Amino acid sequence: MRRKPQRKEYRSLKMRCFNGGNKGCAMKEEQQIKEVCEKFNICGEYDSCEVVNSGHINTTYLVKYLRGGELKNYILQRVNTYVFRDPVGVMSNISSVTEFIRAKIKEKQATAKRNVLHYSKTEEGLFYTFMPDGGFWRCYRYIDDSVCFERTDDLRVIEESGKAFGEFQTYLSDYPVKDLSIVIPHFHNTVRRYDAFRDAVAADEAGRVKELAAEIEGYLALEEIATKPYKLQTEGVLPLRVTHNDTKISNVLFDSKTLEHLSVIDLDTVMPGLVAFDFGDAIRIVASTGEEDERDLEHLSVDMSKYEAFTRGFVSVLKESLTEAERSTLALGAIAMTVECGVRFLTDYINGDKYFRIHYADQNLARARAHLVLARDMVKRLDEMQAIVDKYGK
Ligand code: GN1
Ligand code: MG
Repeated sequence: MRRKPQRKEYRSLKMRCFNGGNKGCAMKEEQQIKEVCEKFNICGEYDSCEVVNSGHINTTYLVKYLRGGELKNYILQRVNTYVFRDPVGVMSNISSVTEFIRAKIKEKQATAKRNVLHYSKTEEGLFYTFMPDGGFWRCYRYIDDSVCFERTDDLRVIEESGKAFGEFQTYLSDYPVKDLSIVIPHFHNTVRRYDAFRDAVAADEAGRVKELAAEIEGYLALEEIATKPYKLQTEGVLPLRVTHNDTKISNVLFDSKTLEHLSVIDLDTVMPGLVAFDFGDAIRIVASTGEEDERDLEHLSVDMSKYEAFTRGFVSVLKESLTEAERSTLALGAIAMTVECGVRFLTDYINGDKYFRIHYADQNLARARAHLVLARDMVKRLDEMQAIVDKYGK
């Protein structure tokens, strides 16, 4: 008799982002990449470029230059100006935040080279360039001998990613908040995300609502619990800090040999936010047993070992600075971020896929369905999840 398929094994131990599985650039694309590189005065001889598939918003390329007999990597990004309406504001945040962190790191070690991003300047001294077609581009040096992962089963790496985001907040704990541009207003305003969702359902722009009764109902049933952290902030119970706001594990670079965390990347959405949101947004990816758009929903749940590994890293770094209210709502933050992200995916699907990049037709729907299953599992496990936070945070 044939064996019944067992629970799906993890597909790969580590899924790499920048350094594996990328596609080469098309010729026309490559020509443009070279022109952008010239604007940023990259020294050496152009070697090659690859399209990096990670990320749903910007378009990212890994570019290699030959210098002194060695290949040097750069990351070039075309910023999505439909999403980031004020890209100059984005770059002004990023340059001052990276400078701020660099100074902090240099207080304790000789060089910050591998621990914070270094953006390149143009001849005019700007951290960006507009190309003739209106494209907005930026460039940073890829940190040598580093790797990053879309997902991993390595608990040590997961714990390291928790430390990376915990440290990031610590570095920015005294950053002058008023200097930050609010690049996407109401970004993690879960209440408004639900309003936009209801508006999308009512407008039914792409004619897709009729097939989505179960998903719509499912998300509406989670509204009360998911909007709690945001409401606690508006009531003054939870403080605003400078947060990263996009804490997927793919936004951390690790040393390729030791796998220790090096630097947090993707600083586009650094804005005032809740610590529970940075915690929760990481958990929805790092502690899930499946992909962000997992279709095997029957086996999708929170992997508690992974959850514990991330929590140990994150909470051990932030422990001293967390208020009682913050600590006691971290696990709730995981529900809030999983639901909010799912609501955004479903809203985008209903609107006809205008915001998140998709790689196949109903990917936003698959993402929304997976997040619904994951969020429901988190609701069941809320006490267990919070107990783990308390174990490391009290
Ligand atoms: C987007 O592009 P990326 O992957 O960095 C989105 C995040 C979502 C995430 C879902 C500016 O981030 O808010 O959580 O996709 N970024 C923006 O994976 O909307
Ligand atoms: Mg991002």
